[in-house]
Amino acid sequence: MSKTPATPRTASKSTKTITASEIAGADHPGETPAKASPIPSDAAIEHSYGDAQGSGGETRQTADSGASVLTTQQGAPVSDDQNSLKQGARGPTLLEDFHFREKLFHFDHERIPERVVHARGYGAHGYFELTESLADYSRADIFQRVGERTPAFVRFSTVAGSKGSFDLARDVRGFAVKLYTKEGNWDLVGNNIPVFFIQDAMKFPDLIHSVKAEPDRAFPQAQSAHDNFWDFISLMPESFHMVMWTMSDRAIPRSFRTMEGFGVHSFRLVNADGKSVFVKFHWKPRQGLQSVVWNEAVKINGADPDFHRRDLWDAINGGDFPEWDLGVQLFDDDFAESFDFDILDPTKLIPEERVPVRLIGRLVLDRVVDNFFAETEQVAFCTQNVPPGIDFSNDPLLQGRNFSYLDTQIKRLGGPNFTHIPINAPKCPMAHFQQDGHMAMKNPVGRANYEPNSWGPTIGGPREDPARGFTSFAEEAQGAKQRVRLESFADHYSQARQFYISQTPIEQKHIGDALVFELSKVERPDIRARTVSHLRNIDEKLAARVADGLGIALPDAAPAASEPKTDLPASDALSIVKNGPGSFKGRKLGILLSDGADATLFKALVKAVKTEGALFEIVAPKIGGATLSDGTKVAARHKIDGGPSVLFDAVAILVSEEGAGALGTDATAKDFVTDAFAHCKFIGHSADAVALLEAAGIADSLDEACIPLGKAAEAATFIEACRALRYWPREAEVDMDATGTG
Ligand code: HDE
Repeated sequence: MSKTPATPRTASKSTKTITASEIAGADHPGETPAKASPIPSDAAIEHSYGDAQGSGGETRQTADSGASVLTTQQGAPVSDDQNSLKQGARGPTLLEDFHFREKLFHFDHERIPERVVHARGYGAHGYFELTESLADYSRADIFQRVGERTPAFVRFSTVAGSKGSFDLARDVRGFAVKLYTKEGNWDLVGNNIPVFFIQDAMKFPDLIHSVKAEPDRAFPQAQSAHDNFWDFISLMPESFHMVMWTMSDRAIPRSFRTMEGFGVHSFRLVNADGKSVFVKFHWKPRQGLQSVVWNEAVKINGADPDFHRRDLWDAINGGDFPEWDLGVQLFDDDFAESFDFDILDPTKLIPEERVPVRLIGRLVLDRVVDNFFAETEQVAFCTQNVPPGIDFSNDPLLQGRNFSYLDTQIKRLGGPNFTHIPINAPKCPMAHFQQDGHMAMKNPVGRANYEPNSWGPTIGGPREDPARGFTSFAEEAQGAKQRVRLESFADHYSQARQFYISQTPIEQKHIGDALVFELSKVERPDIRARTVSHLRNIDEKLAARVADGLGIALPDAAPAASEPKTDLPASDALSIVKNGPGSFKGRKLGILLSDGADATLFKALVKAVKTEGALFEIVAPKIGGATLSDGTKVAARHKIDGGPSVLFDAVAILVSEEGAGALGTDATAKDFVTDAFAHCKFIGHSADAVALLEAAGIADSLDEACIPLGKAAEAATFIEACRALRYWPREAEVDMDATGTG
């Protein structure tokens, strides 16, 4: 047999072979490919391949060039990362190419299953600081010492869409908080809506199946506007309180930073004497509440599907750390009896006017993740993670969740050792006899792996501690096993109505519009009509408006298991508009600039924005920017077609006469103006902007929220006006559906 010649690394007559360094050079023009030393010295090893929690793994660095040497996962230095190993230059790839095989094998396994719900999410680190002791009510260590900080990780999410869906879906937002307390992790896995669709965990798979993409066609994605969802909902009257919330602007928040969070269920606090009170948890954003409007949400999804992610990332990296107060509503068992609904029913809230929300701490998010996968994707929240002093109620939804979360993590993260992943690991000491399993990272040493044992205190391992250990509240329980829905869970409409009447007229209009929009996407007329039949038990005017909007006759009211109460008082806490920030801080102004724009005005505006603690971004016809009247060149953040006004809370149009004329012929520039106007935003405009306003068709409709910026001094007045965030009276003028509002 003749010997096969060595693989050529230079051009032969028939085949030109390109070397690794030639390719690397082509990829990085101007850079000289690093002269990598294949075997780094110990001194050259630098710890920089982190575990995304601050502690390091390692990356090998060459002493001479400073560039790190590429290695396999096993640490073998790699000489050529461009070409797989072949038998002959044109020959088959060889199985022995372990670097190539490892690289592909690892890539093939990069994905873990996305969450079955709440797949799309975004997380950040921060801390919780206690501002008022709860020691009288709870022995939980986190509630004892005012001023003490507890590390926290928060993951916000949408529910229905897959991991790659868009941020501004009309949907509930998850608000899951992991608090690394000194007595173990406390996971408060909440939502931005204080009630839930269903009363019993048994129905959760049905609910989620109904809202997710329909199984035969795999669409629509990330939305409830389709037959299956409304079919299910209209057959589940208990869902209607939450439906009022999801049809409100709560389901299209402006930012994670401007959402409330709720623990939803009644939980228990248990003090050192074993006494217990019920508790509802609230997160109240110090940024105030704010949402967008539906037409805007639809457009944001196109312009920036990552709008919420980017917003949180930018705010934290810009040093504007979002904060929430932790509020508690506390009530004892006797008081619980005084409600006309069951406090175990998660479709009900406790109005703040009945039980005030007591603020006891603050949550600050001050650090973005180092690695999205390691932290946001791998974080595993479990409702059953509670420290001593916090306990569950018998809410049947919560009880079901306590099973579900642990179960789902095993599937998603691949085994029972997901607490070994840094983001999930408690930051307090752990000691137990659990061992082995897939990917075990924290392995006990020593001989004793069982208890009781007689190996003595040093090697015998940990022991239970009846005094410090978690003790369940000694709640009495008795009764026959049965599958029942309690009579006290039967009132499905009273609080739905209470929510509706607590809204300002514009918010009520938005609820009506959303129902009409969603039901107009439903193909079966009987489902539309059945939904409206429930609305009649909530508010007759709302039902009439929705029926009218759908162009259908008003159906009979749905039979109600319990007579809806019409005398529950309105609650201001339920409105977004009534709980706005009263400030433009942390909000973003879009400044449309053209060449020749008034430099003094621009500078005054920038100053006013900064004084307010707000942000601004420049939009211009060219990304290179605009040259102001004094010759200053200002770089743009967006070219006009990439920076539509939906990305901003308010806009200022600072253009020269010539610029206005040119932009007046540009479709996207006109959209910039008409959208800002239609979405009821505050619009500041230079005198020369008139041609653009005319071209956009709004010059004759300018109202008091369209503020002329003639003199530099008016910039500050404009920013003050922006504190109201939206000029709602305009909506009646610009929206066809506004006819008959009220
Ligand atoms: Fe969840 N839910 N859920 N849920 N939920 C999950 O756990 C479940 C419910 C909530 O950012 C899953 O890790 C059942 C209410 C949030 O990682 C799963 C029931 C509330 C998140 C699950 C509910 C929530 C989840 C899917 C009815 C608000 C995202 C992946 C009994 C109080 C957490 C996962 C994150 C995630 C089950 C109802 C909030 C399958 C069975 C009510 C914020 O375990």
